[in-house]
Parts: sequence; C-alpha cells; structure tokens
Amino acid sequence: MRTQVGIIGAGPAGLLLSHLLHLRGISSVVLERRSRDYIERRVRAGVLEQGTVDTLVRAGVGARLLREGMSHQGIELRYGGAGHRIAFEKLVPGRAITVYGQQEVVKDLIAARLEAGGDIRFEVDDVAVHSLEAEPYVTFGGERLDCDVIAGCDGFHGVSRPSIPEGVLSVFERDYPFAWLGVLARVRPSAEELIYARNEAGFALHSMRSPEISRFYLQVPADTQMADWPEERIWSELRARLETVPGFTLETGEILESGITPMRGFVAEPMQYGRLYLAGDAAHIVPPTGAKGMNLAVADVRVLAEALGRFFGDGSTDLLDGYSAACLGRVWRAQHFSWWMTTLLHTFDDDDAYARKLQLSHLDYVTSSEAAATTLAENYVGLPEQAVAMVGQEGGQAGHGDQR
Ligand code: FAS
Ligand code: PHB
Repeated sequence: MRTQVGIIGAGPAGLLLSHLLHLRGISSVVLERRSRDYIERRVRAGVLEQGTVDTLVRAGVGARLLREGMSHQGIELRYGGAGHRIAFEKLVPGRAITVYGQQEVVKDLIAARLEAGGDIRFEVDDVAVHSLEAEPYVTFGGERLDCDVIAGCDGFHGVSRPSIPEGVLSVFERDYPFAWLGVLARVRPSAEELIYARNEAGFALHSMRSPEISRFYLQVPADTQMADWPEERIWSELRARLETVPGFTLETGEILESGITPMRGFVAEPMQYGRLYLAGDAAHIVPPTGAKGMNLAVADVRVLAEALGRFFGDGSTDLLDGYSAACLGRVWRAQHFSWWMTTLLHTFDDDDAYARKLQLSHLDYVTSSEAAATTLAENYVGLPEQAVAMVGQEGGQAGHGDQR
C-alpha cells in the first residue's frame, strides 16, 4: 500500500489532519488501534477555543458544533465563600469558548472522512514506523504502508515519539502531586457557566456537555483508585467544594462515567525527526486546568497541514523544516497558562500558611484587577496566531508578534 501521509492515531489530531489534507487533495491513511465505537465514546476534553471552532467551521465540519455547542462568555472562579465571574465579553470582546465534547468532534471528523471516502483503519495492531530519515513506511498487523511522510498523532502513550532515536529529543516535564477524578452525570448543570472552585479541601470544577449532562472534576491524590470513591462520596465531596456560596445548590443524578486523569506537563522538542512529524499529545501534555489539550492538538495540525500542503504542492520544505519552531511558541504559552491555572486553584500538601496566603492574594488580584483578569481571559479563549510566536526561545527564531 502507498499513500502520501501515513497518520498514526484517530484522535482529534489525526482525524483533523486527514481531513485538512483531503481538502488539499493530499492522500492519507489513518491507523487507529482502538475500535470506532471506543473512540467515539471516550469522554475527554469539553472546551473549544475560538480558534478551534473557527478551524472546524472553515474546514466544513462545524455544522453540528454550531448547532449543539454551547457558547460561553465567561467562567466563575469560586473561593473564600464568593463567586467571581471572568467576563470574556468585557475583557476580550468578540472572543468566547464553546462547550462541545471532544468525542463529538471525533464523531464529526470520522463521519466527514468516511463520507469523503477517507481511509481509516480501526483496531489495527502492532503499528511500527520505519526508515524515518528517507522513504518511510509503517507496518501494522502484517501489512506495510509506504508513505512520503508520517504524522505521529498517537497521543502520549503512542509509538511515534519513542521511535525517534536516543539523543535527538529534549524532554521537559512536570508531574503534579495530585490527579483529577472526572465524572459525567445525567443531570442538568447547576449553573450556566463553568465554575473553577479553589477550596482548602481541594479543587473542584463544574462543567457540562449539554442542558441534560454535567461534567465534574475533583482534585484527588495522585495515587487515587476509583474503587475508593463510591457515588455517595463523589457527590458529598462535590457539594462540599462547590456549595460554598449563598443560594447555590448542586444538582445530583445518575453517574454515566468516571475516571482518574493524571496531572502532568510534558513537552518533547523538536516535534519532528526526518519524515516523522509529531502533533498533539504525542508531542506535549498539559494539566487540563486550562482546557488546552485538544486545542493545542488542533493548533499543531493547522500548522502541519499548511506545511504539507506546501511540500506536496511545490516540493519546498521550508514550512516543514520550521514546523516544530512554528508550534512551540503556542505549546509553551499553553504549558505556562495551564501551570498558572493549576497552581492558582489547587491545594499543595507541602504549601505552608505563607504559600496559601500568597495563593489567596493572587486570586484576589485576578478577580479584582481588569488587567490581571484579562490575562486569564485572553489565554483561556485562546490567543491569536501572532501572539504566540516564539520570542527569545533558546534555539528558536525570534517571533514578531503584537505582543512581546
Ligand atoms: P489522543 O490521545 O486523543 O489520540 C491518540 C489516538 O492514537 C488515540 O485514539 C489512540 O487510541 C491512538 N493510538 C495510540 N497508540 C497507538 C498505536 N500504537 N497505534 C495506533 N493508534 C494508537 N484536555 C482538555 O482540554 N480537557 C480535558 O478535560 C481533558 N481530559 C482528558 C482526560 C483524559 C483521560 C485524557 C487522557 C486526556 C484529557 N485531555 C483533556 C487531553 C486530551 O483532550 C488531549 O489533549 C487530546 O485527546 C489530544 O488529542 P490527540 O493528540 O489526537 O491525542
Ligand atoms: C471539561 O468540561 O471536560 C473541562 C472543562 C474545563 C477544563 C477541563 C475540562 O479546564
């Protein structure tokens, strides 16, 4: 078999890349180890940046997103017995977030690819990449796929990044001493918007997926087992951490799904080697506090699709050669913002009284200063391209954007 781009992984990165390449008349084959049903039901991210929505709509796969997605003009930070709204309409006029489950984006992309005759192989085994320096190919389940380029979109635990020879990659990582216990429940949301709650007992997040489905997260110790969290304990702790302002009552309902997500920051540089290009979680991971994971994957793919369009169009490799540098400005901006939101809102066991006072003072500043609140708002809804160019990075090209 031969195709122009072999794509490993049918998550948001792999599927969107295949679709954007198709729009450019470039062939691809997507190799996915899980079943279609599994990846369409896998509950993950929930918040789309403005740029992600624009990308999906422009690519012709945003119709259901525009119909069913919920546009939000703000979020609430809740701490010290009060709620503080970060009003996007005031701080970053014209930019908002859309709440629409990642699995819905995956469904829309799979439907679009199959409708266009796209080649997605589900439940493939033993994927391996070969000859990355020139004439690359992929083997899987006893078959071979020859391609001009391989896109590693196979997530943090995939095979692409480990296929890069020792000594090529620089890895930067930060593991947090806690995790998120995530819950999907059939219950109408208890508030119109997302609530990020900082609490002495730990962080809690109130989110949603639709007018009938809520999504919650609780900060728990890193080694937490779901077996230690029966339903009544989950609801009791969510009430304790969210019912901290007058007049707010948490609605409870049937729990549809629950799981533990580790909290880590991770970047592998460069995001390319030979004819292999990494996109999304295969190259970087952020703690989900900033709702950046899936949005970063989409941003990488926007850059990679453009670079591959140029390469297959006129053979020039300038954009491909600069792919990693073009992505890393946004990647590190998202790393910092996700770290900032995580340290602002979570409790750390080794924090002393002084550190907790600093954290509360920081929250007071963010919720009382328009300048500080704008910092949160503009990062949360997603910075425009030019604002995340690499500036002053070691080994990177100095970027020229509106912001220094
Ligand atoms: P993905 O991991 O989505 O997709 C990779 C695909 O590659 C998967 O389908 C996998 O099955 C496949 N694959 C892996 N190895 C393979 C192999 N050897 N051969 C073939 N296929 C292979 N982000 C947020 O913004 N908010 C959240 O709340 C949030 N919650 C999360 C919860 C969990 C449990 C996890 C793991 C992540 C969460 N994330 C969240 C981050 C998540 O949304 C990612 O950023 C997003 O899925 C990235 O998309 P991809 O890069 O496509 O990677
Ligand atoms: C979600 O709804 O899944 C969600 C929302 C905001 C976050 C993380 C997850 O920061």
